[in-house]
Amino acid sequence: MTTTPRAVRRAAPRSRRSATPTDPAHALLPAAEPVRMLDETGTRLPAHPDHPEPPTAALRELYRRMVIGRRFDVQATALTKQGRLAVYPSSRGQEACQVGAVLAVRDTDWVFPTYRESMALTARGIDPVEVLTLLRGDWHCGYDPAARHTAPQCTPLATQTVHAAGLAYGEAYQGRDTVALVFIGDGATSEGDFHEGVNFAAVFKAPVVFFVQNNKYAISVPLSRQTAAPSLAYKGVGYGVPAEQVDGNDPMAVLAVLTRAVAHARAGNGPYLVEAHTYRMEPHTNADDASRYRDGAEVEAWRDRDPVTRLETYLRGAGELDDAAVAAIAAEAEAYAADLRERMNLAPAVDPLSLFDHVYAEPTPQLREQREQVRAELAAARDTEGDA
Ligand SMILES: Cc1ncc(C[n+]2csc(CCOP(=O)(O)OP(=O)(O)O)c2C)c(N)n1
Ligand SMILES: [Mg+2]
Repeated sequence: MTTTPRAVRRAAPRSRRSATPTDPAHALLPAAEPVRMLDETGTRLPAHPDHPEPPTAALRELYRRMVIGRRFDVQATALTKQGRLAVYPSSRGQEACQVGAVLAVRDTDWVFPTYRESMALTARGIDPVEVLTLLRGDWHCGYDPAARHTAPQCTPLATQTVHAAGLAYGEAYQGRDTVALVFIGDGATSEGDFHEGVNFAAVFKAPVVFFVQNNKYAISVPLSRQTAAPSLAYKGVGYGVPAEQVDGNDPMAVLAVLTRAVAHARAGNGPYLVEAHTYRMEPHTNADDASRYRDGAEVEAWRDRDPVTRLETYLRGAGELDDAAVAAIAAEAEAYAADLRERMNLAPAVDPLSLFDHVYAEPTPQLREQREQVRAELAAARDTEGDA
């Protein structure tokens, strides 16, 4: 009996259907290369055939909100060191994604953020103190989700994709043209909820933009251990969802690609998937030590692709920004941080027991038990204070 060596069997010719323009899958595939409009030095690349350049006023506003967003991020990290915040997941390096995405939607659209999107929420105009209420450990959410059309920041990975698909479907069912923009990380695309959310949205043509910020890590797990897909954007075709990749550190490209994705969804064409290639410059949160799983040279290489510098260089070169304008925006960012610092130093007026309200309409036995435990601890603390 002859046996075929494994390597030979693997090399045997087999039929491979490639995507061609006549293949229906072709229209859904992302371009092989991420969309870019500005190179790493801030120089404008040739016009993109599919993505028109955003208006100059929008680019100036994008720059302004990115500068304020970065200052907010630095301030929030400092607040963890002062014990004013329980935890903070920084989005430094991801400013183009955080701000570019929210600028692409209307106030009446819905945003579904994760724990990483504090900067996106402040860029959406939500009071930073209200945004940080969750991370301060004071309440489940500090802003009114219904009034702001913004879901609470989601910590259980990928569950927000299902919420977004359901909300978007409901809005369309009621005849409104609302779009749901859902943020998700590279790691969370491995979760079952991501599959369910994208599949539901595709089958029922729900107007959802799935925005994957591929920042290369899920805490310590690098992308190479997360997926064997050529890019996360390729996950779209399996569900019948068109997708695009974008350079996530190119603010102009992020705004352009997201604007197109949102228009696609709003026009009734169903969902769209965007993968932004970016990088998490800071550790996962202030509680993480990233030096244990990635080397400094990798981080340094991404410093050269800084999104804020890239847009500033472009706008200066285009005559849309000068020293005075840059200084005015920097001063505005400082004032924003000072106001945040001041208000975060005020002791919050919260009743810890209220955390147990509204979790479920009917509290579970476990919740009742935990509530009782906290009540007893608070009473004991009060007694100790009284004795002192
Ligand atoms: C369902 C679930 N599993 C695990 C965790 C623990 N966890 C919190 S953040 C995180 C990494 C997520 O990485 P990614 O989706 O890439 O987002 P990033 O933090 O990089 O923005 C994990 C595993 C969780 N919060 N929820
Ligand atoms: Mg990640």
